[in-house]
Amino acid sequence: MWGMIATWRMALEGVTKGCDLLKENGDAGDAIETAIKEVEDFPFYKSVGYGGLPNEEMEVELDAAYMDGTTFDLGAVAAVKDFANPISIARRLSKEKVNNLLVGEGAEKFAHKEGFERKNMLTDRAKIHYKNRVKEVQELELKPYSGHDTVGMVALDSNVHMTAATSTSGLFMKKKGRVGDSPISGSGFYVDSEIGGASATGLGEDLMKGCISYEIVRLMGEGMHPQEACETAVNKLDKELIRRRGKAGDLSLIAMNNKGEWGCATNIEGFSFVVATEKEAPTVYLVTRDE
Ligand code: SD4
Repeated sequence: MWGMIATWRMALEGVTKGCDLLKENGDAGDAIETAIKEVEDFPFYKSVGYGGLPNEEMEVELDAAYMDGTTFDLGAVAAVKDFANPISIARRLSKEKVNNLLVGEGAEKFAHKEGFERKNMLTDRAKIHYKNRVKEVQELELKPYSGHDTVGMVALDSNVHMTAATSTSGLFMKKKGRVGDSPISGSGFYVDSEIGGASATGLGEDLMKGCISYEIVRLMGEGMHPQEACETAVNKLDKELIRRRGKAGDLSLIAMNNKGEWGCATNIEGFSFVVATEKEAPTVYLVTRDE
């Protein structure tokens, strides 16, 4: 069995490309990198790669991560600027023995040395969004931050090799240097080929409080179906955040186990995600919070 699951409708074309590899007995690492690059390269997605919305200083700072569920190779970059495909830098870092998570200038130095493509990731469209937001914040006294959609994926190949990966520009108008859950193992993603993998999208500051991707994999390891594991972990963190802090940020999770069974859960009104397996062509689903 092979399969892929990914957050948000924007992942459809990428998942389709990734599945073309998996169908031909391709590797889960290559499939997930191909799929995420497709999303990073598309200029009209406002939250990932090229065209991503900037921080409060009008700079596009990107976070990405890659994990191999068999070897536990793990690589991530955070707050990296001016490189076309942060996912590929993260995957390259996963092959290093140490220095697996690099931020800002250090990540850029590494990427430059390794010959990754440099690119100005701030598009004219993103600049217009930024300027309109600054105006709204000044005139309407709105909070500067607004929602953002990370692409997070889990892939399974026919050799029962699993991978997980994420890529995001983080929160629109975030502070320079702010890092969310997406490049943090256990929070934005986690995968173990002997069990399954999970990935998150939503408010990084809250997702990190539950190490929620790890928690879902742990629950699957105890025998839960991915659907039950996602619902259990999301409901628990949502309730705990409300109990302790009065409210919970957006939490949306996807998961797949090493048999290709999958699940998802969210505490928001409309969360879309994409699934493809040997038995199911790439399909977009929409779910809503449990009442
Ligand atoms: C972050 N989790 O940087 C990301 C943003 C996101 O849907 O996924 N929003 O906090």
